[in-house]
Amino acid sequence: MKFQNQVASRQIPWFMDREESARRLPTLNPPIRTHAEGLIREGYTIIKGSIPRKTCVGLISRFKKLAAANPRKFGTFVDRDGHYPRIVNLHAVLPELFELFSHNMVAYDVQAALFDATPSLYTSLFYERGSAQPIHRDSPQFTTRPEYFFFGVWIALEDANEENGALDVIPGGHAIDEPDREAIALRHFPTLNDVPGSSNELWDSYQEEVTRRCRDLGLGKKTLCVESGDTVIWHPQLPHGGSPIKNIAKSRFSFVMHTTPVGVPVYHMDKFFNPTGYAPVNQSWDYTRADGCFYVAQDSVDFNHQTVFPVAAFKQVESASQRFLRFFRSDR
Ligand SMILES: O=C(O)CCC(=O)C(=O)O
Repeated sequence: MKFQNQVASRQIPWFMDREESARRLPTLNPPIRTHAEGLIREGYTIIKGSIPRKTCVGLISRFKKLAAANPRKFGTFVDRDGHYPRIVNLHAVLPELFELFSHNMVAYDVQAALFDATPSLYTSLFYERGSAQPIHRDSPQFTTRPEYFFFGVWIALEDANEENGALDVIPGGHAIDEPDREAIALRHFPTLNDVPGSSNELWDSYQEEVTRRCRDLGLGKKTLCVESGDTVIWHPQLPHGGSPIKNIAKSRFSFVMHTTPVGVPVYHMDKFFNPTGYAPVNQSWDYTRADGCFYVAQDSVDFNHQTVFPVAAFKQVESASQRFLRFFRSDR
């Protein structure tokens, strides 16, 4: 199913406008308001115990079964320390992961209130271990129209700490002005029309500029040690990354969802670094509905942004409820 872009007429989300925020925040219900205020002030919010620990344990076990059922796909990617790299859009072959969006009620309501529109799951990243990735903003990779209509919604499936690698954030870094993106692009490419969808040089230059500005303003890193079942939502402009890992042998299962209002198109660096260039606002993805919520119908799963497999190529593993239903139906 397709949607009209529900936020097509806006310039930016209301939570990035000081006056609109002052007007709207008091109208929100107390728990949602607290998280919205935190996200506007600090650039992130933590929703404690938003998913039962038991569900997290069950999802890890389902993941291991799926990996065991598809050894030739998963096995090739195990690193020296015995872990898989990040897996993009695993929810397309492990649909139970979508419950982290659709059953995550406070997180869902916070997104709905801040978007002032129906949230949807666009893409996901599944991590078996901490990413230890440098501080960055996600916005060059998730360039929506209108801009900044997305969130990173991160769920710890195991306790995350300095041992196994937690999430690092720069509180307040989301409020630093956007650098001159065109100027950065023109240092690397002859014209803005030559900017590709993805460029490591551009990515690095932009992120270096953001971290330099944070440093100049005295904004420092904070490590968020959280428990299994906690959800972190970060602002589209929050500088964040993975903390160093003290014990590389330890796992740190987690799931990140990139969410947007339904119908919002997502572009990449060619549009991010050319913010006034042409980028249609009404170019809807195909969505699927589950549990009364929506996700973009992704048709492939990608290991470490290197190897892509079509969804149809995965051998599925039946869940306990599916097994029960099959048994019940065959009994009639
Ligand atoms: O989970 C982590 O370690 C960091 C995640 C992150 O930075 C991202 O997904 O953009």
